[in-house]
Amino acid sequence: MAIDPNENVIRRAAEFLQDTDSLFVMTGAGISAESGIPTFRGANGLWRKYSVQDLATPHAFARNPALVWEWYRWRQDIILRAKPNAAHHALVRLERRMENFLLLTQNVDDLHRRAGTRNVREIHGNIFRKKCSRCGAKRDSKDVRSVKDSLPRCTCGALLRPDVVWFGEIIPSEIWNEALTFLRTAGVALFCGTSGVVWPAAGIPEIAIRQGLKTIEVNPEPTPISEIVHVSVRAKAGTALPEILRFLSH
Ligand code: BV8
Ligand code: ZN
Repeated sequence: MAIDPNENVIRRAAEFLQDTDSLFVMTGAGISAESGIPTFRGANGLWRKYSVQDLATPHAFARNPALVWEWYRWRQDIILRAKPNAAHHALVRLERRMENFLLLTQNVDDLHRRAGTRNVREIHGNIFRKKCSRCGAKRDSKDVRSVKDSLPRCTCGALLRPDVVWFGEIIPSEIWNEALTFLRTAGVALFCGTSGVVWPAAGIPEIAIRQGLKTIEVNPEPTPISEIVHVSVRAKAGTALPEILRFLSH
């Protein structure tokens, strides 16, 4: 029977993972798509007529904090009703097989942690954490049900904002440095569910390739890195990751 083209790449991806004990994983919105969480650039887009670049900015929050909070609370509600999917669970099983494992996620939905991944770093923050727009105080609360119509405020009186990295804001340098340090000694890098358009995260695949890591992409669509990774699995993560794990010896 004709080998499913994907079967070959699944097998190759499994071989890379079999041969290493140090795995770097980077995920994007696509890994949460099968949990029912809309991606930023997918067909169903994200929200009404706005794009993420219109709302995920300090300027948007300064100009219309109520609109930005409405958008984040809409996303929080969807995320709270969502569950980690087979892709998140497959990454938990992969972590357990590795000596060294680091998962860098661009997602703010907390699903990797809810699935049980231990070594996850949120390069763009977490939608359930708030921080003060003035004094920087953090509130790690899921009090999504704070008074719906008023805006959450810090004890210092200033507005609280979602503790996420907006466009034009710098990403947490300690997470960035930890990822680059890990890449220096990792054997394989797996890129899953990201369109690879948002920097500086989008620069990581090339760094991994330059460092000589074996690189794998899992994405149903081609992306800017599809041509440069060693293995490109053109499939949904919820299908491909459990498949890859099936090929790994127990
Ligand atoms: C910074 C948190 C400057 C908030 C987000 C260099 C060149 C060009 C531009 C820039 C540059 N440097 C900086 C910029 C500007 C900007 C940028 O990159 N703009 C882009 C649009 C060109 N970058 C920034 O502003 C960054 N900050 O650099 O500041 C600076 C520098 C120094 C000093 C001071 C300032 C900060 C960017 C962070 C923005 N925050 N999110 C929130 O979530 O609300 S971005 C957000 O979109 C995500 O976090 C993610 O990073 C990004 C991309 O989304 P993806 O995760 O990739 O998802 P997407 O929807 O795009 O794609 C989904 C993919 O999944 C698709 O490929 C699809 O095929 C696939 N898929 C679908 N279903 C499945 C699937 N895959 C697998 N299985 C499935 N079932
Ligand atoms: Zn404050």
